[in-house]
Amino acid sequence: MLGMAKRARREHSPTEPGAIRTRLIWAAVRAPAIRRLTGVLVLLGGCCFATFVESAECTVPGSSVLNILANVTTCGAQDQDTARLPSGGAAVPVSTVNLKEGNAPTAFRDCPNCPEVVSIPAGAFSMGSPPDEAGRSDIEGPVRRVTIAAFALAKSKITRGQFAAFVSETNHKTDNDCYTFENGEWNDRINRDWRNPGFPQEDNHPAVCISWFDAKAYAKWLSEKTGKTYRLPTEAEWEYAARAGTTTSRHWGDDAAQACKFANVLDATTNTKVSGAAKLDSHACDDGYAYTAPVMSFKPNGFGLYDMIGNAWEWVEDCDGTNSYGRAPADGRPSTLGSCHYRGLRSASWLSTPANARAASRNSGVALIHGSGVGFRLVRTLP
Ligand SMILES: [Ca+2]
Repeated sequence: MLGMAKRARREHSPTEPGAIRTRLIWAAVRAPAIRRLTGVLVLLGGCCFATFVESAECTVPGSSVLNILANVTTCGAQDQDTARLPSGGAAVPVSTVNLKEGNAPTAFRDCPNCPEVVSIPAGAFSMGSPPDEAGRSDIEGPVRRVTIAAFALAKSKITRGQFAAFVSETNHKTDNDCYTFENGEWNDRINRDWRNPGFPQEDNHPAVCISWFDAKAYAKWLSEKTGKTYRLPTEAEWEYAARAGTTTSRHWGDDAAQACKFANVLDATTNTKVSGAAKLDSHACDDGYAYTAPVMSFKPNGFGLYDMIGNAWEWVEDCDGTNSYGRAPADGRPSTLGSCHYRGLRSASWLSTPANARAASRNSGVALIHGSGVGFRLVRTLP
């Protein structure tokens, strides 16, 4: 992990690294037995174990969980004819996403209550952010060309109601604790979970307090139920879908103050209604929601995808999303560089600052940890 990235995270952390390690151990202690053993060993030794990891390359666990705690703080549609090169830095190829007539994304679902998905055309794009992008972190570079095969992606994050149906049908057990931002502090609190993340939710809000393992279990269940393959997106697939052919810092452009038309983020409402939020860097607009909003409350991007920025972070398949892109796959596969105890998070949440609420913003967290700003959406593979 890059030293600069670590420094950036600490600057954004609401707590000190020592406290985080204590919380990591608590999280490990609360985990199911096999994960508990593995997690504690990794915490102590900083090495890889097969039950958790898929990679031979590992690093000592860093401060990635800080980003879940901060939730916040590290970490539009145009076709290829109008896409522009990033300003500054080395010139990179523009997107070759073809949004012309006849290749427009289409939406479908595999069962009446299944998540609606949107077909995403194959293409290539420039992943990451240029050096002069406001709010960026060095881990978002170097900008590189990535090719993506066609896939379908859920139109919205998986909702609380959809997750409840999964739990009801499978009796899936989630942990009875979640990192929540209450009274101005992030803490791992008991009696907090997806049913009660510390603020009111309806069934059409995104499910939060969801671990990476919970998300994987949901995908497995939905795959078995439909006979189709559902899985978490890779980090590259996620950014390709979020950009929808654009190269600006957000799909609507570069202006963070326009966020409230397109995203539920840390805004004037959150700032005034959530205790402690006033000390964070708010967007200069009002989206009307203090915590999570119903999914699809704001304008979609050019692929017809909603909330690609904001409302709740989304787990991706990739191991520790804090590594430089230098050695990461360029064909849409997930990265297995770094610790696979940590998994990537993309999007941003209801408590995300302008720096985090960007298409290139990267985040990560311990896979077994739950956060009140963390949910997921799924890929449905195409034949
Ligand atoms: Ca908001």
